[in-house]
Amino acid sequence: MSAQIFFSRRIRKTPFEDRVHENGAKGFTVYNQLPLAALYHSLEEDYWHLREHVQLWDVHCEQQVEVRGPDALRLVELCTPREIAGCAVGQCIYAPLCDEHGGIVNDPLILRLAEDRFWISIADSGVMLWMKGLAVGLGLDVEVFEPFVGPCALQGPKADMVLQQVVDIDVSSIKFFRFVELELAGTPVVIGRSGWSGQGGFEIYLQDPARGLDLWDLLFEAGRPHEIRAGCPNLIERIESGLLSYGNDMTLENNIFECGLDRFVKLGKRAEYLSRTALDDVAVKGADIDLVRVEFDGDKAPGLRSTWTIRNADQPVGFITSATWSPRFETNIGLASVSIEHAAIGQTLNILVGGETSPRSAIVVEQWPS
Ligand code: THG
Repeated sequence: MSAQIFFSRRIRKTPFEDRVHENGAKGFTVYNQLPLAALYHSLEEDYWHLREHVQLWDVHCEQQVEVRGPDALRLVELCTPREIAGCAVGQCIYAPLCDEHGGIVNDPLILRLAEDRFWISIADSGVMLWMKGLAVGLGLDVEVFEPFVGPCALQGPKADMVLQQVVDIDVSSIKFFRFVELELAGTPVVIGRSGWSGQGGFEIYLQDPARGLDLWDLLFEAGRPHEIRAGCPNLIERIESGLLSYGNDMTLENNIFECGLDRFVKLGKRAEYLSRTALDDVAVKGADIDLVRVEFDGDKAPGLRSTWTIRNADQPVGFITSATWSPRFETNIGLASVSIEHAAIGQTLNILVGGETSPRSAIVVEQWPS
């Protein structure tokens, strides 16, 4: 499948987008009604370059929902089973949002800009209306809106060297999941050490859309000696790094315990939150399904447009949610949602890859081979 995406005004434009096209992005997906490049050269070439050098990504589609006012903390706490009170100003935290059934509404990073001001840096689902609805329904004293803010990301092992060229502060002072506010390309930005790759780097949140190309050019020029390229989140790299994709690996249908995100639930959290009763219940009973890592045989796995059935002795026991060929491990790897009885490390399974008639054999693993 290689049809084009037709860009029109209905797909919103990002402040960096001209450079994305100029740099030859070859494939896109749509995320929060914004384009997100998926491919520049080839998945594998982009992958090796990301691991060895540094890339500049247009991830403006990671839109911000701003929550501010006297009840801001209360509203954010209501939406997640993770504890937000301990998140300091200048810190960000990965905090899945859950509805009253424990279903995952979104899995954002949350930045605490002030005691009473947050940016919810969202994955691909409608968080703003959900939180605004809650605020109105509960009569909370809080504003919920989408500011015109979106990040670009410097990712890869040379990201520190590139950023150091353009800021006065020592970039090593920006610790993991911390951010600073300063000026770049004549415009105020927030710079955090975070990003949707396992290769390290920064996200730079632009607040004035008119300065997008200036910011891009400044970073890109600083990166030239370090072989910078325009890039994008990479399917192979993110699966190897174990990063989940909302809408692919989990949806509103899944409670947070079904997705291997148990460590982000703070049982006994003090503040009130919507999913408490539902999640306390699952915590006692245990989840029926789990999201696990699988390795599987055969030719390079094709792209996945819908889930692939997983069987055990001819019985359907789950499905593949994301998969790729790993050039480093020289095997296919994937994430799979399987019934808990079939989720143990070492479990063998059969996968019916999309379009194929005979199943491939698979095994549940704890870590990828090293
Ligand atoms: N950066 C920003 N916003 C985002 C994303 C991002 N919004 C959408 C999407 N990505 C949100 N999802 C994730 C998922 C995982 C991580 C970040 C955002 C992540 N996880 C680390 C891990 O799993 O190893 C660390 C988690 C932890 O230990 O707290 O980084 O990328 N701005």
